Amino acid sequence: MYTQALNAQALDAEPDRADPGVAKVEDAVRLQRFQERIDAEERIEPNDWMPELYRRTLVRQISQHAHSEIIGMQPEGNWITRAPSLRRKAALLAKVQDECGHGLYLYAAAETLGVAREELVDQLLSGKAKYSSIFNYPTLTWADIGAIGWLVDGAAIMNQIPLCRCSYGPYARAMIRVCKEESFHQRQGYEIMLTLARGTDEQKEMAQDALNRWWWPCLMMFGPPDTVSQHSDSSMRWKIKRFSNDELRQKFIDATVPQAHYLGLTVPDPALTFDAASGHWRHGPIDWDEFKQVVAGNGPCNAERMARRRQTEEDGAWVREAARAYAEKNRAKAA
Ligand code: FAQ
Repeated sequence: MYTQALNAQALDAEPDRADPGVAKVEDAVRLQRFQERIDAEERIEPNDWMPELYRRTLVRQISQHAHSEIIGMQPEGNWITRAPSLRRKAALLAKVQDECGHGLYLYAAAETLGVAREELVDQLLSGKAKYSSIFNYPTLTWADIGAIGWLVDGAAIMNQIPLCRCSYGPYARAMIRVCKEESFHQRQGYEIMLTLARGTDEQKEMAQDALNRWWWPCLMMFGPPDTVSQHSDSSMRWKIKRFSNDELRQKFIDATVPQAHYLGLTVPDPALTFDAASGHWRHGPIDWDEFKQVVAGNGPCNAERMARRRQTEEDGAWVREAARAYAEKNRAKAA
């Protein structure tokens, strides 16, 4: 979608680097100009000069984000055939399809940084690239579909609204549409929870159980605490990230706790207290060992998610082959 505008020559163009002293001064000047553009809230576009580390940071974050959207289709896809009504099935189908679309916009945005989609997919399939920890948890009951919409999409929106102002144009623009769709997902998830919470005792128990299982993993979605976050400082200096991991986590908690109370559900954190002086809900300790285990590939569903993804890639090989053959045939005809 964006790659037509990419001028690969401009990306490669480098000054004469025969003299390392000159090259160093030129780099320092370019870096300073680049930072001035960032500070002035100018958008960086694909053909603009950018520091290599800025480019790599974006490729890493955008591709991880894309992989998350694609792997994120699995936990909910698991419930399409078992949705309790036609209305619920239609909404869930559309939601899962939206997540796929988000993955595609994001791969396209990453491609504007001079990296091929095939390469990014290979990194995912080889286990080199990460995807969000949250998608390694199972969806055991229908209430999990409500909890994912309410909490996982809710957390995604909290993180992604500031990304609409990310300094890199193609990522920021992709986020605008993604956020609109995620807002709809969040509402449909909350409506499922509301229906269950107002239903029979058994349904209310299902809703509470889903909240119990998804709450802590959702807080982990925002990434490690600021004190150990490796990339936050540079990403905030470059206005890729506008808020730190802990700031976004706090915003999410403050927005979500009252929603849980409205549902008549209990947030599974005995230490949760409202600090009237600051106006924030203070949470208990997060189990960062669990987070590390899940990110390292040892979560409850990591192996299943990757096996499914690899199988899907294999199953789709004939489609890619056919598309290539068709393009080749058209090229030959035109020649
Ligand atoms: N899971 O230095 P930081 C969605 C890694 S989309 C796994 O703080 P950063 C929609 C991090 O990559 C959900 N790994 O990193 C949906 C880094 O490792 P690396 C995805 C994580 O980048 C809903 C290391 O830890 N959203 O839900 C996680 O500055 C429903 C150190 O961390 C995005 O990707 C994690 N949770 O901040 C779909 C949003 N957290 O790369 C379907 C864009 C951290 O050096 C159904 N991404 N790590 O090997 C971001 O905003 C950032 O990348 C953060 C992490 C905030 C996730």
